[in-house]
Order: sequence, then structure tokens, then C-alpha cells
Amino acid sequence: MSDITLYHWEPNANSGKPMLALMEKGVVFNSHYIDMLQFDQHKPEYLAINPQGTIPAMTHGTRVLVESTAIMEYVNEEFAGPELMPANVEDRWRVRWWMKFMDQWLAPSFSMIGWSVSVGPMVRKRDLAELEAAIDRIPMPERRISWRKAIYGTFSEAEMAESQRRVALGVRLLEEELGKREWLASDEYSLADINGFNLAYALPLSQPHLSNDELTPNILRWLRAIYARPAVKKCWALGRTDMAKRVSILEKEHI
Ligand SMILES: N[C@@H](CCC(=O)N[C@@H](CS)C(=O)NCC(=O)O)C(=O)O
Repeated sequence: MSDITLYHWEPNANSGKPMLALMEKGVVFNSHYIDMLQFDQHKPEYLAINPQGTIPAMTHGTRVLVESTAIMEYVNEEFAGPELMPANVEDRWRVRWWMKFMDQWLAPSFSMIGWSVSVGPMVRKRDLAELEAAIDRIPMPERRISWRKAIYGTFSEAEMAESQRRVALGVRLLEEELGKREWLASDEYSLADINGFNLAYALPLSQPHLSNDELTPNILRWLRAIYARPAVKKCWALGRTDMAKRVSILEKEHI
């Protein structure tokens, strides 16, 4: 029995980042699946761990750690296994530049599109009174607003267009950067690649007009190289919904 427990949803976006970092390091941990679509993240048992009601969170002994990127850095520094931060100081800066860009710019835009086209439709079939009661239990007011917009399909056209613009810009930058070297931020696989894969693994499926073998050959090469890693296979096998299954798009020889 490990003294590490990770509270996570699917291997996707924020949850997938520490899941994959732990697996790359070969760290044994207890996996505690939080069903985001059943609002497990707002139930009292989980709020006792993360009062903000967001996932992921990790406990290590008596320590409670939140924020997916900061958890990845903790995992890399605290546990033995392959080093996931480059030795060169400029490369380390580049890892952090990309992680900040992805967390602040790309992830919220991907997330709005994802909530609008997939999370919202998955939950809105349920009883509306029950959904409203679930929303009322969300601790952060801004999350209550996002959940309502997802459930009632009320993200505005302007909000969606801005997210789409940011995703298109992010894809262009990623493609350019991956033309310079094998991995995103250095010549070695790093936390920046783990972060990026969790956001972009389904890119050719969700944004086929922006990313495919013709338009973004560097991104496709990079996604396939990451998908070939044993830790990624192990990690994505923990997925329970169709969301995680989207990764199999990367098995296609030509997209
Ligand atoms: N900055 C936080 C964000 C965490 C976050 O927003 N997680 C999403 C899942 S990817 C979540 O908990 N959504 C459910 C909710 O807000 O109810 C991190 O990186 O850990």
C-alpha cells in the first residue's frame, strides 16, 4: 500500500498531468477516481481534501498537494526515476514558459470548447432539479457559472470564437516549436511534453481543420512519439469514458 494517493478523473487535461508524471517516474500510487460527471469533486469527502472542489489533488503521507503543474514538479523532485526536467537552465526556462502558456492560455480555451461540446451534453440529459442542486453545492462561484453555461449551452458566440482563436494560435506556435527539436522544450522528454500531450492528444480529432499530417506534421510526429511510451499506455488504460478512448486516433498511420 503506497502512502501516495492521487484523486483524479480521466487521463485528460489537469488530471492526466500528475497521473502521467507519476507513471513516467514509475511511482506506485493509489488511484482514486473522482467521477467529475457525477460531481464527486464537490462532495464533502473530497472537499475535505481540496476545499476548492477541483481535481486533481494528491496526498503524500500527511501532505496535501493541489494544482496539477505544481504537483508534477513535486513528483519529479520528490521521487526517484527518470528526470523530467532538463539540466540546462535555458531549457528549464523553456519548460516553464510552455507550461505557463498551456495552463493560462491554451487549457482554458480547450476546456471551454470541451465543456460546450462534450461535458455539457453528457450531463444535461439528467433531471434539471438534481443538476441545479449539484450546481448549488459547488464552492467556487466562477465554477457555478461555468457549469451552468455548459449545462444550458449558453457560452456566447464571442466567448467560443475567442477560444477557437486562441486554440488556432496555440496550434501554430506548437507546430513551429516542434520543428526546432524532438521534444517540446529540450532534447529530452520533459514535464512540458506531459503537459502538452494531456491537452493535445485528441487535437487531430477535435480540431481536424487545424491539425493533421499535412498541416501540422511536427505535432503529429510528437503526439505519436509520446503515445508510444509505455507509461502513456498504462495511464490511458485508467480511463473509463469515451473521452480517454479518443487517444486511439494516434494509432492511425495517416490522419
Ligand atoms: N489549476 C487547476 C485547475 C483544476 C481544474 O479546473 N480541474 C477541472 C478538471 S480538468 C475540474 O476540477 N473541473 C470540475 C469542476 O470545476 O467542477 C489545476 O491545474 O489543477
